[in-house]
Amino acid sequence: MKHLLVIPTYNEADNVENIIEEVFKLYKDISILIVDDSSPDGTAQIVKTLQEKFENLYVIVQPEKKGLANAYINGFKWGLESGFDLFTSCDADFSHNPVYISEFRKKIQEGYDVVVGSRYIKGGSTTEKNFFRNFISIGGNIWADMVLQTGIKDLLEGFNTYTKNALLKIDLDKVKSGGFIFQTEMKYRAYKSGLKLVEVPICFKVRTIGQSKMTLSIILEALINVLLIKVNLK
Ligand SMILES: Nc1nc2c(ncn2[C@@H]2O[C@H](COP(=O)(O)OP(=O)(O)O)[C@@H](O)[C@H]2O)c(=O)[nH]1
Ligand SMILES: [Mg+2]
Repeated sequence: MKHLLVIPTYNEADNVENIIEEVFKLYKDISILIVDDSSPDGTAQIVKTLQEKFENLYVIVQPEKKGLANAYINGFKWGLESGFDLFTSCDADFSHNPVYISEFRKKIQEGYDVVVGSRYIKGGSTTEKNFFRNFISIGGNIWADMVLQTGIKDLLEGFNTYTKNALLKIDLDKVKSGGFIFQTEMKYRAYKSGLKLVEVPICFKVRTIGQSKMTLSIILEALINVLLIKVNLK
């Protein structure tokens, strides 16, 4: 299987080299695509320099900041056109430990189409200590599950794996959500397409380096957008 790890970046100059090194240390047979929205801190330039060292490292530099969903969609489309048949989405900030990728692959080998990294099933956890953030995350998931009824306990999490067939069935051109709720729409579309989804427990590590791009308005907008996903896909 040709496996592509898609990592969107915005101002991740202090993380990007370490995550790339770590992934290639763990997996010799994986490719990485960085989708950078012209980060002012020079993230893309660091990746370009690393391309001299790693032949399976690719980068797309987009002219402007268009958000997480746009970066993932363009990254996945590039991967489909380039002949990859397995795709994993992952943050640059080490919140998503690349060690779990081998667990995701095992589930694909067992016949699942989509593997969801999950903080909220047995064995999963988060190092988040902030009460408000946990409240939003747990509450948001309960809300999304209530509205969308997929049975998936972590609809908001962004560490996921999709087969090529899953991405084709989801139909990336139809995905409307921006920001991190994109992850929820992807899972809901997969579920509605009759694909086989499974959750794998992960320990989510709150970033220690760099700034989160999450704001209260993004979170509130996302909770409303869960309803739109449901209505649009009726
Ligand atoms: N290309 C691109 N990447 C982004 C954008 N916003 C966030 N990211 C990246 O997406 C990942 C998740 O964002 P992050 O700030 O860590 O969100 P959090 O983990 O929810 O706090 C990180 O790798 C970010 O660098 C964006 O507008 N464009
Ligand atoms: Mg993060």
